[in-house]
Formats: sequence, C-alpha cells, structure tokens
Amino acid sequence: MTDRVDVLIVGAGFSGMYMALKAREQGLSHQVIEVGSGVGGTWYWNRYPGARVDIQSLEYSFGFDEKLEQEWRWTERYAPQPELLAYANHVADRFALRDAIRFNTRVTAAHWDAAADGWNVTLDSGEVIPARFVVLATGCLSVPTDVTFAGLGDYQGTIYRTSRWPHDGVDFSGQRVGIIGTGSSAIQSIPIIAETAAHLTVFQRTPNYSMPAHNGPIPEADWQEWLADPRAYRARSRATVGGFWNEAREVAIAIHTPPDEIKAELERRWAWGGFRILSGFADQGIDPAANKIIADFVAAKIREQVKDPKVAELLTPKDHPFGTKRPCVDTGYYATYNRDNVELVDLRADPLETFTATGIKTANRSFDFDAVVLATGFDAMTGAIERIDIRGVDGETIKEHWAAGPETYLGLMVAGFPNLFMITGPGSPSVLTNMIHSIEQHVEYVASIIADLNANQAGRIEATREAEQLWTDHCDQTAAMTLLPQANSWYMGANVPGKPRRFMAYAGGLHTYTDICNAVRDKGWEGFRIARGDQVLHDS
Ligand code: NA7
Repeated sequence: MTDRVDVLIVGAGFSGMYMALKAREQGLSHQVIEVGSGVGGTWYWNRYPGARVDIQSLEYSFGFDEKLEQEWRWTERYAPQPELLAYANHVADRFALRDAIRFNTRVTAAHWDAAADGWNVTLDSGEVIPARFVVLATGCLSVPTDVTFAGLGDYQGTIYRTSRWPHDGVDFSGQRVGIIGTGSSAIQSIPIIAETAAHLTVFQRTPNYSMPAHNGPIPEADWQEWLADPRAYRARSRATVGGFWNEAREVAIAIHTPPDEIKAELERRWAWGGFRILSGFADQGIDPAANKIIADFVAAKIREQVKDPKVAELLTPKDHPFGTKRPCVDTGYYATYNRDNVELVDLRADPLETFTATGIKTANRSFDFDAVVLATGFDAMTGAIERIDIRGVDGETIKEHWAAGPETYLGLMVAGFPNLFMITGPGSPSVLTNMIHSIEQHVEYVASIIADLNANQAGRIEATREAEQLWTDHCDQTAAMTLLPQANSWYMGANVPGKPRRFMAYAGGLHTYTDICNAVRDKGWEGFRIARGDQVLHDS
C-alpha cells in the first residue's frame, strides 16, 4: 500500500488542477490521477475539427490569479480547442502542478475505510492509495455513450468519435464521410469537415437550435472593458444565472412586449451572437408562449440561412422548446447545407438500420463511406462517477445510491460517502453556466470545508440524508418551474437508454447557488455531519 495522502483528486482538467493548487496552498499532501496523457480534460479529449468554447474566452479563464489573468491573451472571442489546451498546459506549468499528477492511470475503485476515516483508492495498476479526502474532478461530459449500431463491427472504413479524436488530426480530403449526430460537437465540426471531404452526409435524429458565434479577434472595446477591471467584470458575471455576462434583462417579459420591440431586441442579440439571445426575456425559459416567440425568431433565421426550404424545415427543431436542449453556437453551420457536397438525412423519416461493410443502410437507402464520425454524445454528469466502484459507509455503491437518479447535497457530496467531494457533480448548476466560474466556486468551497475541518481537528464530514433529500427536491422543483424537463436531453439522462430520468443540474442559477452555499457555511455547515473519531462535533 502506498503512503496515505490528504487529498486524492481524480482528473486533471480545470477542476482537478485548481483543486491540486488549493490543496498545496493548504499544505496538504495530494495526488492527482488522470487517465489521459496530459492535462486539460474536455480540451484534452475533444480535438475534433472546429471544437471551441461557447462562452467568451475572456471569461472562460481562471480568475483566481491576477498575474495569470494579465499574462494570457486569447486570440479569438471563442477560443479554439488547441488554444484552450495550451491554456490548460500553461496553468499546469505556471503553477508547477505536473509533479502531483500521475498520467495514463485510471481510478477503478474507492472504498470507505471507517477505521481510518478515509478512502482506499484503487488504480488500474492494482496499486491502492489511502486518502483522507477524495475529490472527483471527473467532468460532466467525459464518458462517451456506449452507442451500438447493428453491423458496426462489419464496417471496413474508419470510425472516429468526436470526443476521442486522433491527436495528429484527420485529413478527410477526397473522402466520402458520414457523421451521426447534430449536437454541439457535430454542429461545430460539420462546417470544417465539409470544406475538405469530397462528400459529407449528416445523419440527424433531432435538430438542435444553434446561434452564430460571430467569432473573430476579440473586439478592442471588449478588451478594454475587460482590462479596465477584470475583477469587477468577473464579479458581475458571477452574479448572474449563467455565470457569464449576457445582458440579462430579468424584468423584460416577452408576452407583454410589442412584437416590433421583441424583434429589435432579438436582432440585436443575434447580431452580438452566441448565448446572448437566451437572456433577452425573462419568461423565455418558463412560459411556453414566450418561448415560442424566441423559437419562431430562430426558426426564421434558419430559413434565412438555408436555401432549400425542405432542408431548412428538417433543420428546425419541433419537439422541444428553445433552450431546453443545450443550444449550440456555430460558425457557418446552417450555410453548410447550401454546399453541393453536403446532404442531410432525416433519421426520423428514414431510420438507420445497420452499418454494412462499406457504409450505412437506412430503411430506404444505402450509403458508402470512407469514414464515419460518431458525434453521439456523452453519459453526462453521472457517467464518469458511476463507472468507478465507489463504496461508502454501508458498502453501497454510488451507482446503487443513484438508482432512481442522482441525489446529492449541493452537487458536492452524497449521503453515506464521507470525505468524498464532487466538482460540478449532479445537483450543481455547472452545466447551465460558465463552467470555469462554477469550477472556481466549487473548488474554493470544498477547499474551505477541508480547511475548516483541519482547523477543528475533525476527521470526517458527510452530507446528512435529510439535507440530500431536501436539496434533491429543491433541484427537482426548481427545474419543474422551467421548461427544461420537457426535452429529451442529456440534462435529463434521456440520451442513455435505461438511465433514470431526472433533470440533473440545479436550474436556479450560479448566483443563487453561491448564495445558498454561503448561507450553509455561515450557519456552521448546515446539512453536514462533522465528526472526530466517534465524537460527533456537528450534526444538522
Ligand atoms: P449531444 O449534444 O448529446 O449530441 C449527440 C447527438 O447524437 C444528438 O444529435 C443525438 O440525437 C445524436 N445521437 C445519439 N445517439 C444516436 C443514435 N443512436 N442514432 C442517431 N443519432 C444519435 O453531444 P455533443 O457531443 O454534440 O455535445 C455535448 C455537449 O458538449 C454539448 O451539449 C455542449 O454542452 C458541449 P438525439 O438528440 O439524441 O436525438
């Protein structure tokens, strides 16, 4: 058995790296275990063409260190994956984090050891590392779904997954390419693949809403506004629902606004680009009538961009309200369907039956491909956590605990699993927000819990079952006030057959969530049980 560490961190993405830094600042021994061969998490794995961030890069960056903030310059409004990965590597180097990270290693199990008030963490090498605290920084979209298509094994061409893209890239020149999926990964990669492939066939099951990024160099005015006072800019962003600056108009109600005013406001936001259109009217996410106004506006924009009205119609979502599946931000997505070498296949009308040796057969047609790209998504939020054999105080696994859907306290802890923290876990608002701001909030909060335990010589903290139930109910009720549960989205677990349906994120916003966390702390860690050996120090 290896020497015990204070904190074992699973994952070396932005969460894991920042957690390691916080552990070091507190003088805690720590070890990061990372299955990839480098840092960066999402940006390490998702190297598909066109991959880029959907939040302005200015804000999609750490705010904990002013020098880091001043020395890093993003080249584009929405940074591409190579630049985001370079940033992750820069953070690792600048804060000398690599020595604490063991790469190419997977955590397979973590079992609670009551006698030691800690965890025995097993690696795929068989090595066991005892740890006082375990922090799961495993990411929300890190495990691809186990999609199985009939005949997949017979296919003689090359299969690529957007989330497991070859590190040296792929040259599609002259190739006949098929792509399955029209989520964010597909919507970002389709325009780029179409530029080089001889022919691209897009297999769409559900159309998605996408807004233009209007990407390019960061406008000077935006830089100046940012540089004038990044602290104030970030504080303003963190005080919003989404954790990014989007000119939210919380008193603007679409159903009480004259149509010409609505149109002018939506046009202005469309011209700015990205997610800004989501925050123009406060009733958009809760009132079907208001939502339809915005959805109709975006549908008209799709029709404007796509020359063939039949294709435009197929690309227009019909089965979910606007914004209830994660909307996409694109560069030239819809216009790509005006190219002669791109075809859209509607899998609802012509279902995919099987892969063949040379391609794909749908009910009505056969297609030959040199390569097929699977942009089929992730076992979101719970996938990475449930794949580790985590056994708590009663020997129950987290997967068993979540049999009816994930239940957590504040998205940070699970009852019966002491000293085990999740960063951006289910029940956190993270996937509905600027991920970096959520990560910073979670990591700083978890670090403050550990510091407080150490200051009081406490050995153990766990969420009470009552607090977990209350938080889970609160998450369910908050989501139910919105239109979000109406979509068959990965937020709902609907993209994974057999996965329990529950809206997995906290829909109350980053600002509200942060206030709740601070109130919990100010009330002496309400909802947590804190103990030293057999002695319970705090129970509420
Ligand atoms: P998404 O958004 O989950 O998209 C996956 C896409 O793949 C979606 O269009 C799915 O259609 C489609 N899909 C999945 N399985 C199948 C099968 N079996 N047949 C046909 N089509 C299928 O994943 P992404 O990687 O694009 O994006 C994930 C997140 O990353 C994104 O939301 C941002 O937060 C960043 P469906 O909609 O299920 O009918």
